[in-house]
Amino acid sequence: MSTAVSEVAAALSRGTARIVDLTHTLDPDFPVIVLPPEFGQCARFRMEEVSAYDHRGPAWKWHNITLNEHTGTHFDAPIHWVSGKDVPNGAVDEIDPGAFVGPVVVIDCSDGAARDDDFELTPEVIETWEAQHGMIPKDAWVLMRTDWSKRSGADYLNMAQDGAHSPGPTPAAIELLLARDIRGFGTETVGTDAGQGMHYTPPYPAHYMLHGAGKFGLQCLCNLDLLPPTGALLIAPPLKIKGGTGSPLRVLAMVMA
Ligand code: 23J
Ligand code: MN
Repeated sequence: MSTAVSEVAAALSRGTARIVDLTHTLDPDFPVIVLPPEFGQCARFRMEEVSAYDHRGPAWKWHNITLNEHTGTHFDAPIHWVSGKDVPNGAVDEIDPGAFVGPVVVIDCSDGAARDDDFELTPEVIETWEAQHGMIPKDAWVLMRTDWSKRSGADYLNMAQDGAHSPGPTPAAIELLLARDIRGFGTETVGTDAGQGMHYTPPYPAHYMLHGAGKFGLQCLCNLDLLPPTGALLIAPPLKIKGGTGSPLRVLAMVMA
């Protein structure tokens, strides 16, 4: 019997649809967010060998791993932010799994971000995108392409005396995305907010406004340049951590080949 779901499986096997991996490799060298020194800090990914087909386990190899919920390519749940602390089912283990598979649109800000490390996603940028591609559909993931994922080492956080400099959305842009009733917002940078996002009102507007409205975040994405502006499907299920505020995850997009 041909159903919508078996059509998807057939398209993947025929090669008329394919999967793009939007995930960075979990690696101890991958940068994590650095907050002002008075705050608690994010742990990097660490990996410790337990055995490797040796006296500690002759037929098996495995590792103990340590990480922060917000290490590497990761998902932000509503309870990550104080504004979302009372959102019903706001922890990663409580979110309806239907939220983890859904449509995605990509707003290409790569030219702007190449010219200006502090490039802002504004309502004007979104409205220009909508004039070309149509209104952002309700319940869609909105990803901000900056090509920031092609940076590495110190250039990725891009720290200066006054903190990090990386692109992100303005409060008015997030307000417009909330008016579109999006599912969540994702970026290639270390946070959904700009490096200088603490200077907006409210500070860290993406975190504050999205999570307060029960929406989700994705950070440290890559390969956004391989996605169409509209029409792809995002698959982004976080780990089921009890009371978790977020989690590293594999983020996949299904696109037409
Ligand atoms: C904690 C405090 C500030 C920020 C963040 C975390 C993140 O970006 C994050 O990973 O959610 S801005
Ligand atoms: Mn996060």
